[in-house]
Amino acid sequence: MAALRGALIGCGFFAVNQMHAWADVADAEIVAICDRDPERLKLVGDQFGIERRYSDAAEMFADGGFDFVDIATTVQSHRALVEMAAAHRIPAICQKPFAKTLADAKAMVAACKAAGVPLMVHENFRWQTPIQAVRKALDAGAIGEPFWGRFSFRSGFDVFSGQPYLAEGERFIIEDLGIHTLDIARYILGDVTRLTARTRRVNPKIKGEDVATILLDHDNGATSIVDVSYATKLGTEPFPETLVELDGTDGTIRLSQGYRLEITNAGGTTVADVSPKLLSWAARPWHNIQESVFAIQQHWAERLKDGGETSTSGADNLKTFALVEAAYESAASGRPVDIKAML
Ligand code: NAD
Ligand code: 89Y
Repeated sequence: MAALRGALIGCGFFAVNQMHAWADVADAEIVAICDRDPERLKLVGDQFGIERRYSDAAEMFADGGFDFVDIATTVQSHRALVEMAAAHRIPAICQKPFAKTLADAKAMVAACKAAGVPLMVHENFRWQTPIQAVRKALDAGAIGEPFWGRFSFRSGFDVFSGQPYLAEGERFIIEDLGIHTLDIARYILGDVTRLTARTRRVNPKIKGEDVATILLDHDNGATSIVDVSYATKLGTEPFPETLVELDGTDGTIRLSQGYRLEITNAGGTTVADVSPKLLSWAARPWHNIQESVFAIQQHWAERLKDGGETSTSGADNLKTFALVEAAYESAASGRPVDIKAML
């Protein structure tokens, strides 16, 4: 079968990972790229040998000749570009955070639905090898019914040198990183009914919050904590590992630093190394994220071909994005937020 032809918009810091991953995805290739910054356009175009280059996404859509678009810009342009894709009936992948507001995100999902085109949010953290290993253990019934969880990302890694915009926004860690952790909590323990959050800013050089502690009530009665921090200086820096603790009716799961998965149940305790692969183009410590970029893009190509729904479709991601908005709302008001009322 002929390869799917893709176009990528936004040739910045993270898009380089997406371009490498597209080169590895079976039966897909990037045939056109777009960036309004000529330097980024040239850099990425030359590195990956892409001849069709555009500074204006509207011109690229007008020329066509591709089966899907991968939107790798920052959030400000997501709604306009997704709606442009829908208007041209082009299936779209959109980077996280999906939108600036839940209202925008809902409009984007509605536009793609009305146009009859698939929309996937590039919510890659659930595709990380260690998170997939936790999901598989639960599916195998290793600990019975989980009733409590903790999803923790605590780091002192300098993310601002590669992504300077992260220091400038009114919102930081929940919108940028906690969004992934909240998605993992949903992926592992299911949808959420109610959320309570507290935030604080520790680093005086940034505008937004860099610490958040979030309590979730899940549909199935489980309770979990999502705690994220970029103000945590540890002896061994864990970036970018999400640590997971789960207590179930028949046992426990602990995903701890160093990609160590410990499962305890009536059969005893087993320990496994669930480290991600170091892909040929990847570099530590980012390799965990980089491998998940490949995994989510391969998944997109497969679903686009078989017509199936993606794991992190736009519609699915509304339920993660609502948690982000609710966390800011709860932190501001000090009160719990009803999630179902937002959707
Ligand atoms: P960046 O600023 O380095 O790159 C964005 C690029 O998009 C820039 O080159 C800019 O010129 C271009 N651009 C913006 N609007 C445009 C438009 N309308 N038309 C054409 N080009 C446009 O940003 P980044 O650090 O690469 O982040 C991009 C997105 O990726 C963000 O939303 C970020 O949150 C996300 N991200 C995701 C992960 C992940 O693991 N999923 C990791 C890092 C960043
Ligand atoms: O932007 C963020 C993301 O999505 O993963 C890690 C990151 O690059 C910095 O927090």
